[in-house]
Amino acid sequence: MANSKYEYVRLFEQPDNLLPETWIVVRIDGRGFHKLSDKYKFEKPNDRRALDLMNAAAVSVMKDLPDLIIAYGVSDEYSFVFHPNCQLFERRSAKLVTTIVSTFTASYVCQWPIFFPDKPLDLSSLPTFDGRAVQYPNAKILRDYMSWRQVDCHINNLYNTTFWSLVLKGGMSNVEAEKELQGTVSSDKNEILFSRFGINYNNEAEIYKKGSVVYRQYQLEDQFSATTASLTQAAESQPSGELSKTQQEKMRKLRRKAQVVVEHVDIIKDDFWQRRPWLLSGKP
Ligand code: DGT
Ligand code: MG
Ligand code: MG
Ligand code: MG
Ligand code: MG
Repeated sequence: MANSKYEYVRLFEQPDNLLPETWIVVRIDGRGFHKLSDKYKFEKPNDRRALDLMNAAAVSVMKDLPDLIIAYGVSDEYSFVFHPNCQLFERRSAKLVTTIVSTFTASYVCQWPIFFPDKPLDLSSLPTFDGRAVQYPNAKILRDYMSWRQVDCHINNLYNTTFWSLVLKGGMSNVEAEKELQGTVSSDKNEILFSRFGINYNNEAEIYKKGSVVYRQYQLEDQFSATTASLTQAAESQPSGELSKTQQEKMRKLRRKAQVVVEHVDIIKDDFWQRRPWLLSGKP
């Protein structure tokens, strides 16, 4: 095709490829969900249906993008993790972020009526999400990132559970409850919950205390199949960027076949990662 005189405008497009061999986390977050959760009367402090809908949308994203290794969600946010060996969209940041945000949002909106059949979406208050990509140079820092989100989940949930108990069960105003909790540490909040409301925080639902982890579960036979073994070898013998297109496609196929699971478990301790070695190795 002959170049038109307008072709030069291409020069204004800047590359935004992320660094090679780094972990990429795309974190999305609900826009104005404080207002949205009021508008659709989400239960306080946790609305199980809203969280299940977030998880359903995250599963859609994981299924749509086999390059994703794991995702972690809490409240109105989700972090999606690509392995250092990921070559999707030549690791272009905008492509990765916008694909995840739009796939997540489309799935969230489309599945809304399944989770909230009694609350039709209002065109003037549609759920939307923003997103960003951050790179982490090694597995330790990636795990610290995941731990940071899960600790945040715990701290916020303990606070919110205590706050809303004081308001909804204890008859305090929001301002009074906030004052009551000022300067308290975890053990104080546990004590308030137990002594005033008979709530043992340890018995609260795991989904609220730990958030949600979404990843691919492999059957053992599958995990150690000949294909996987040869891929593993190929991946070890060369930098990930040099995995052939065929090898990358095989990897995707294996990942597509795997079952995507949602669990509410500790991802801070080593145990979770040691039992699922394919997550950090990125093979398959
Ligand atoms: P942003 O992210 O800057 O656009 O603003 P927001 O309003 O989305 O704030 P953010 O993301 O810091 O906090 C999430 C809000 O979503 C927070 O106000 C509580 C609300 N939210 C999330 N999950 C639930 C839930 O299960 N129940 C209720 N009642 N509210 C929730
Ligand atoms: Mg935000
Ligand atoms: Mg938000
Ligand atoms: Mg948020
Ligand atoms: Mg196009």
